[in-house]
Amino acid sequence: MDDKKIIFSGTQPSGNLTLGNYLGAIKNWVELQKDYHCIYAMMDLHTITVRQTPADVRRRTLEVLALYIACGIDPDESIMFVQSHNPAHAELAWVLNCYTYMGELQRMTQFKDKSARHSDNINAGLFTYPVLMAADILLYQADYVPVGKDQMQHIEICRDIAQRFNAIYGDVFKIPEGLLSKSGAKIMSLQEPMKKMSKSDENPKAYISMMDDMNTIAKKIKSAVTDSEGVIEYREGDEAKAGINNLLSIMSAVSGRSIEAVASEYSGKGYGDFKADVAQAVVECIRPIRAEYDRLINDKAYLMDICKKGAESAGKISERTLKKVYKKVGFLV
Ligand code: ATP
Ligand code: LTN
Repeated sequence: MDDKKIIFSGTQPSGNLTLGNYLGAIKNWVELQKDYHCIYAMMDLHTITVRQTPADVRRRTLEVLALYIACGIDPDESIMFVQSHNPAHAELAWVLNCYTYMGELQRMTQFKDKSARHSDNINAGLFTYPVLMAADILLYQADYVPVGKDQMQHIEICRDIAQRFNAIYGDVFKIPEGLLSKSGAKIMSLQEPMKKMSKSDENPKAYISMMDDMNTIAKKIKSAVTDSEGVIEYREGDEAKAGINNLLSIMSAVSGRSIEAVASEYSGKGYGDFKADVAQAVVECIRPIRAEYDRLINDKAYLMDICKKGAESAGKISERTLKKVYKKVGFLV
């Protein structure tokens, strides 16, 4: 291997990917391909921490892959695979479970949020979700993990687990760093702009799905919640301005201009005009991705072939780490 650094990231096939997933994560992944060895996975083991319909998980796993490629991830350049196709993830996760404390898992915001939302199914997998995520990353000795802001706490615990393990057994794991995209790291709900845009929101008006048709996208942006002040200005942390802040962030991320530049262009203009322009810009950003996606999703054999090759390549890399871990903890290898 050359001295290029390693990137690892993934998304769960738990729903249709949103504009938040694209701007906060995948768009950044595409750019990183130039300078790094990139590995991007479909995290189906994580997905079942919340009850799912099996046929949906199966279908969405390929949809996520098709969308990765449509967004610009090149299968000849980056490794893409399905998490459950490489058993090393579950195997390392078990070992790491024995090096993770209940107390640190109890502090995880995502666990608290998800157990409040699914109070009828607070399962052990939901609790140890961050340990599996740590295994995903550490198996590949990843240097960087590009994620949205909501995942930074999970990267922190991954680093803690790795450092704890290394302190006992020597340098087994590379200590990874989280990587936030410059813009769009936290896209908020269009209906409750203090909450992050989430593909599992029960109100479909709250998110833009990458699968929405162009009219629906425009309508959703035009009906985004704002405020009655009528001033287009970015005010970080001001709750009343959360809706406008979010639309400014979205416009900045899709147009590649700074938030300040966008805000000054629209200062003094009305919300109606601004929303119409944001809608147009988002539609133009998603349209070519959708066209490519529609073509790819019909070629199941091609997608399955990428999964197969990806799992083989991923398995070869992770095998080394898992063997080393097994040896260190005393398993007979
Ligand atoms: P769910 O809402 O079902 O928990 P999710 O969309 O948060 O799912 P993933 O699909 O696993 O979870 O997330 C994939 C990537 O997208 C992660 O890097 C995550 O940080 C990022 N991401 C998710 N939502 C947003 C958002 N609203 N803004 C920016 N980045 C986001
Ligand atoms: N929890 C992540 C998805 C995920 C992930 C990972 C991201 C699972 N394992 C490893 C980066 C690296 C989320 O975005 N919800």
